[in-house]
Amino acid sequence: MKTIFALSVLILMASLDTIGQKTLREATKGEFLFGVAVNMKQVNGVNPIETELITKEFSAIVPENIMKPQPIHPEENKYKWDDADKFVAFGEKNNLTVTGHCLIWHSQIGKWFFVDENGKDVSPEILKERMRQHINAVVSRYKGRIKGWDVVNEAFEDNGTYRKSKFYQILGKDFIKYAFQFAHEADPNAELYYNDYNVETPAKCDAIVQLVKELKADGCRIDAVGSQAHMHMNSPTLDATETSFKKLKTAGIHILITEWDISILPSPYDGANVSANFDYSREMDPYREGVPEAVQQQWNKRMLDMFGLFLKYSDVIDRVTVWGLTDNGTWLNNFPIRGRKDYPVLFDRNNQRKSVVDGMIKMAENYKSKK
Ligand code: 9MR
Repeated sequence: MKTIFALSVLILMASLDTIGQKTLREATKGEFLFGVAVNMKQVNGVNPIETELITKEFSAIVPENIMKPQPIHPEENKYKWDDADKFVAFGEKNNLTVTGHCLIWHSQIGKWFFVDENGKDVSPEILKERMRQHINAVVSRYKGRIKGWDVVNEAFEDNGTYRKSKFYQILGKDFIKYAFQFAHEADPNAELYYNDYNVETPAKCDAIVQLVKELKADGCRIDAVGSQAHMHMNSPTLDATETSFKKLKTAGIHILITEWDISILPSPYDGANVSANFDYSREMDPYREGVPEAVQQQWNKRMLDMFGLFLKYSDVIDRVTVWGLTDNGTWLNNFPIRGRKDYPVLFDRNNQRKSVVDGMIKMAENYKSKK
């Protein structure tokens, strides 16, 4: 009797699953890859519910931190491959498209990269050679298994000038060209991307378009620009976002939405520069006990407006990746103010789909049916 009861419950659950709504992965199929940034706990399956959400709802993954220079190459000639190996294998096992993030970035990189044994800046030749070794080691280890790489991350300031990073100070803007050349040498079939935040800012967008033109003129492979899309409730506007898409599209550039989230909290700062940090106050953390319905509706609308725009430009947007699976794990709980409670992604603190997901699925289905 008990067995029959258990069996019927199982059958009921299975049929509910099949008549239930589509997943985001299914709904976005044919328009763009739909990805999520993952951490090591998720790769290791610490919470099986999270692992199931990643493998069911998404078609692509990117490592939130695992493959950055500091964790993977903490000292000269010393690489730590364990986590990255597991991450890539996790993607393959679950039929998820794997992107690498990121090869050259001024942040999360060991200080050793730029200095000699006396702590003095290395020469341009030495820095170039360290870049070559780093890129070659990482890219060739996963050759043929990674669809594309964020080769250079965040080389511009919002006003369109080059960020005065150590790479820039020592090598000038050519460090970007070298990075693309080294990545292409290591895996000629891998796609290569330039990635940045606030791409919606006109001066920054123009600078990126110019960079892509220069890279192409120099014979470099570059497949797309990654627009991180860390957004707020009021910025960037939908118009500014569309203008940036138009500019990139007109210049013949493909787009990836690489780190999408929309913070629901008030913000003292509009960028994603990880060194920005402001003091905590209760006023800046208004939703500790939950988000009021009216605010939630505004957030839903903003997400849907942006998602609609992504669909509208799906001829040139190849992937949309959300920066984190649940509100629990989002980096925004600690940025740019530590210890707040933000609600910027698609699954809540109990791993439940937010209502906006249904709206996104319907929107994608509707968009596809009208094509
Ligand atoms: O989400 C990442 C967070 O866990 C790290 O502490 C942080 C450290 O630099 O990097 C975050 O990811 C960043 C990404 O790699 C590049 N664009 C901005 C992202 C948010 O800061």
